[in-house]
Amino acid sequence: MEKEINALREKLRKADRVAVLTGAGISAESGVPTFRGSGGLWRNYQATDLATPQAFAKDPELVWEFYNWRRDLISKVTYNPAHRALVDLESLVPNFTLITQNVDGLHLLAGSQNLLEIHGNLWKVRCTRCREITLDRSPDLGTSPKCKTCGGLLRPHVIWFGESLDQDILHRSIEASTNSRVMLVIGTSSVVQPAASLALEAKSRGAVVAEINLERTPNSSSMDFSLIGKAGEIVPRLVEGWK
Ligand code: BV8
Ligand code: ZN
Repeated sequence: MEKEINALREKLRKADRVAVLTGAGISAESGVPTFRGSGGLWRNYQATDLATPQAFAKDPELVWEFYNWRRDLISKVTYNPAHRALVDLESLVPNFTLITQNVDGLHLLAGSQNLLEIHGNLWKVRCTRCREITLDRSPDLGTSPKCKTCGGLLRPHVIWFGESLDQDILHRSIEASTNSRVMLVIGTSSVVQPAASLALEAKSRGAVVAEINLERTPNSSSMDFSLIGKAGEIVPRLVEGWK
């Protein structure tokens, strides 16, 4: 592992453009449950069953209980050394873009600047009637929060399964990935589309692609580096000793 980390660090030091994609695994060491590991359970529901427009249409109160549970949990945790190391990396690389699938807001809290939250942000709510988006950091919004402007029912401003991503954010994510010299993929099972394809697109355009994950994924065999381990341990070692 040491040899691979040193080799990857050298690639990063020489790269003028770097893209990073993160998933739930980078927040696991902060105490945020991942989607598909054991932590992805809430009252015997799979998170993926609740993060859908169908679930919200059928039982908005249940979906709001799920999101309030996550808001409350995430309000009590903070960023970890892996989030922090990506802030350092951003200051060391001339052109850096961080693309995250996570909605927990921990990259923002850690200080990341050039950040694309491709699946939205848990702390933002959107009115289902007038579409107004507001940032609200209160942990518990109740199970039927209403819009202050028009009284419509609010929903989490996140992209649910079956919903299209914001086209501008997706386009910028593809640009950053395909223009990168090196792309890191950290803490994602690489099954959710279209996020999981970004690294493969980067590779097809000549980027060096490296995966840092606790387990192998469907993309592992396409990676130039596949570092198996904890993000909180590996990512800081990539930026240590640069100066
Ligand atoms: C769309 C917001 C167009 C909500 C989320 C093509 C093929 C197959 C299916 C599809 C396809 N195109 C579209 C689909 C459907 C679907 C999809 O991809 N389904 C999957 C399940 C097959 N995609 C969509 O619906 C997307 N929309 O494409 O629009 C369209 C429109 C209509 C019809 C069709 C297409 C929208 C996807 C966005 C869904 N919203 N989140 C919320 O969070 O509340 S996705 C959700 O999963 C989270 O954002 C999460 O980040 C994301 C991905 O999961 P991971 O981040 O990878 O987390 P996971 O738990 O899976 O893995 C964690 C990894 O970390 C593990 O590997 C673990 O080993 C590792 N790990 C754990 N601890 C550590 C660690 N690694 C390092 N260190 C540690 N300490
Ligand atoms: Zn409204």
